[in-house]
Formats: sequence, C-alpha cells, structure tokens
Amino acid sequence: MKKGIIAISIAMALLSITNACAVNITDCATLSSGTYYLTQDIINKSVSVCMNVPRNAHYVTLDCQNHLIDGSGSGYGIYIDEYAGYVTIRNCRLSDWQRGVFFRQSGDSLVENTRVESSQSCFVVHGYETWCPCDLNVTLRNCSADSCANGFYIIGYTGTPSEVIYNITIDSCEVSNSNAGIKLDETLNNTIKNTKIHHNDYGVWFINTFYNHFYNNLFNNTHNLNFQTHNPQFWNTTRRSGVRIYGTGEIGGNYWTNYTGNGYSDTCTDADSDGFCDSPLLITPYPSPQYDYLPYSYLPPKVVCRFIDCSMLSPKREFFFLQVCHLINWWFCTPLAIYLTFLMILIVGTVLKIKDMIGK
Ligand SMILES: [Ca+2]
Ligand SMILES: [Ca+2]
Repeated sequence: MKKGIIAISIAMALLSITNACAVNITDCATLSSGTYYLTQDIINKSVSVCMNVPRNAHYVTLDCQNHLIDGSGSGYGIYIDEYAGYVTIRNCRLSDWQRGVFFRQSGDSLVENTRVESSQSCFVVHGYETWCPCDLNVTLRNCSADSCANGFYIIGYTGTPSEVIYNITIDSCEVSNSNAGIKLDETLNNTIKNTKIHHNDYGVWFINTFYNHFYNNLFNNTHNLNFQTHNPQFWNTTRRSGVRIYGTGEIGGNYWTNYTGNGYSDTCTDADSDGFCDSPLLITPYPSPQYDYLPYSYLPPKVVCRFIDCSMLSPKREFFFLQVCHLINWWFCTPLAIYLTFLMILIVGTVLKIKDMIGK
C-alpha cells in the first residue's frame, strides 16, 4: 500500500513536471526550448513571422494538433533561425504565406505530418553561411505541399562563392499543383524517397546540385524533370522488398508516368514479369548518361511461390543445401507433387493398416 502511494506520488510529480514544460498557445509566438501545443486556428495573420524559433534555440517542439496557421500572403509561417537545432514541428497546417516552414541555416530537425498550401514557397531549407558545405540533417516526413511556386525548396548560399548544404531528406511526402515541386539549388547528397510528385509544372528542378538520391517516387508532372544545370544524381536504390509508391512489387527505382498515362513505366516491356521495366530509363545523357536502372513497370510482378527463402545460401559454398532448398520449394509449389505426396501417404497408410489387420 505504502509502495503504491509512493509510486502514485512519483507519477503525479512527473506529470506536473511534464505539464510545466508543455505550453498551450493560441496565437503566433516565440518558441524557446520546450513543447508547445497550438490549441486553436490562427486566421489571416498579417505578421512578418508567426511562429519564431529564435537563433540558437534547442529542443523545441511545436505540435499544432492539426490547427491552421494562416497568413495574408507575406511573411513566414514558421521560422527556424540560425543555429537552432533539435526542433520538431508536427501536425501543422499552414496557408497563405510567402514562406510556410522556413529553416535559415539551422538543422538537426524534423518536420512531420505537416501540410503547407497556397504560399510562395511551402517548405524551405536555406543555407546562408559562406563557410559551408554544411551538414544540416533536416528530415521532412509525411509532409505535403500544394499550390506553391516552390513546393520543397532546398537552397544553399548562392552568392560568390556559392556554398552547398547537404543531408536533407524528403520522405513519404506529396507535392502537387506547384510550379517547381522540388527545387534543389546549391545542395548535394539529399534523399528524396517514397514521395508522390504530381501535377506540377516541373516535378524536380535542378540548379548546381549534385549526388541527390531519388527512389520509390511517383513522377507525374507536365515536365517531370527540369535541368537548369546537368550534374550527376542517383535514380534508384538496391532492389529489395518494400512498399511501392505506386503499384505492387519490390522497390528499386521510380514510377515514371504522365497525364495521358503513356509514360515510360506505363508502356515499358516487362517480359520477365518481375515488376521492373526490362531496360533502364535514360534520365539524361548529360554530363554523362544517367539511368534509373530499376524503373517500375505498370504490370504487377508474377507471384513467385517460395516455401523457403534460399537467398541466404551461397551457390558455391553451400551448393548441396541450395539444391535441396530449391527441391523443397519446387515440391511444395507444384500442385501435382503435393497431390502425389498425399496419395503416397494414403497408400502407405492403407497398406500398413491392411498388414496390421492381416497380422491380427
Ligand atoms: Ca489568409
Ligand atoms: Ca522486367
């Protein structure tokens, strides 16, 4: 009983500490370290910055609880200032800003389950320093951008000399009805995956950007890609099991389509029925040929029966066991073999039973 009372007291003390750290807000605010919950919509706000995470602020969480932060066509919806870090923005809806969510030379942060629409730039990660390259480590996950000039805009310092920023991830997002779905400018080594990029004038816009990695994305835009400058990029990952952004099958490259449904993925040959086009897709011949080596096919892959996974067995070192594994798979995946097995068991069982009866 005494132990129970102590446990309850500790739990209540922890709860009061948590509550003390969490702040409910109803309007635009400056967010220093702590957790903030927006408890009502903000409509037609006319300010230069609404939610301000100031310079050097750390460990800031803003949870809008799906409330709307609406501006009046100018200013910043959420502004994360220089050297701020460990910032989490989640469950926010923003509209009608010059810039919706804006990182100014800040990083080590996450934006998730957040939607920005009808703004000049929906999401912006901007490097300003002249001493970059800078590893910003910003992840945008389950976010959507709609009806913006730039949906997701990743931009380094574009002065002279230009200085790149890197390590920004766009994962499981959606961008639509924008001029540039994703614009990459003075940046490198970013990852864009599991993302639907559709009904934009330009799906992805490239300006002095290198070694970005695209995989498991859906492209369906007026122009899927726009190369203002041609630099090397990567267009697929290793073929493996996963959830396709469109259709069914293993993951690898991307689904390439257009408004009339006769894009490369819609029309390619998949003679071996593995769910991937049989030929790589040439993305651009410049500066040297770039390919999506695993473009998705519109055809669902042939279902392969596999009783045991043999892929972990080496064809050289474990040849015998590999053949046994294949034999077991063949046996259990062949209806006639299964039928014959049961028939044999039935016959042997019946013979034994008869022998037993005669013996008695
Ligand atoms: Ca408004
Ligand atoms: Ca194929």
